[in-house]
Amino acid sequence: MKSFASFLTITGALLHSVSAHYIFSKLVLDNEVSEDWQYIRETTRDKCYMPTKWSSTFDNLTPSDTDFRCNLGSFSNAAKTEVADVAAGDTIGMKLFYDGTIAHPGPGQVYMSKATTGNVKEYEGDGDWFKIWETTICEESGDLTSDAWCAYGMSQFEFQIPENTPAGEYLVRAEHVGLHGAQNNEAEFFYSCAQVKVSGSGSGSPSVTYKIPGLYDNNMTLFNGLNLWTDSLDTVKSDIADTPIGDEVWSSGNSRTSSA
Ligand SMILES: [Cu+2]
Repeated sequence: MKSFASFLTITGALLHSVSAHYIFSKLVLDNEVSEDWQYIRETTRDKCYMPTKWSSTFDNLTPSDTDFRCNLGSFSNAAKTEVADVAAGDTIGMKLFYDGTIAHPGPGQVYMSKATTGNVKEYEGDGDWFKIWETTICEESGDLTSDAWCAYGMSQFEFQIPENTPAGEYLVRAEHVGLHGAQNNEAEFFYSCAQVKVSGSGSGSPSVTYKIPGLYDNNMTLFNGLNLWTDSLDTVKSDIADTPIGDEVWSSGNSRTSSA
């Protein structure tokens, strides 16, 4: 068993080194794809697509840092990033940089946060965040290290701005989490934020809100301890349920989630 375990570890490492990383850089409005970083705040990282992790970090950034909101240094680009007009109820998309596709197994989420100042170009994301979209396991009989996850192979997330979203300016944060290194506290987070102005007459109020950082921590087994090569589907599901990823989305009914 020992050699089998090290084989698995080595395989995981090899898979990691050959797979491309990714980040959301384009907004899709009415099926039109924007320029890179036109509406999405660009990170100042050297390689924009590198993951954020708790150990073996890049740029020392972890999910427990303030810049886990919208990625490293991106607030310094907020003023020059455009604000997209969307209507509550619209379906929009966030698409990956450089025609990338999601090459790691794990869930995808979209969170929103209203600009407390009213002006998203001045908003650091220190207010409340709520989840509007979620995608986890689609193929329960699929391979948990790859295509069991709905997001695996996707090039963009498409999601609805909930119809009851109050008008105003918001950050929209799309995130994918690669869980292939979770057994070593190396879950990988890929995320960025679009700036949007929502119109409409919505008057809803999300029931569950989060702060970032604080959304996730590495006491959560999903990110630190889970092993996709050896854990059962039920274990993966219960580890998901023990994080905000297991929480209901606000205005459900438009997400592709497991039947659990
Ligand atoms: Cu990776």
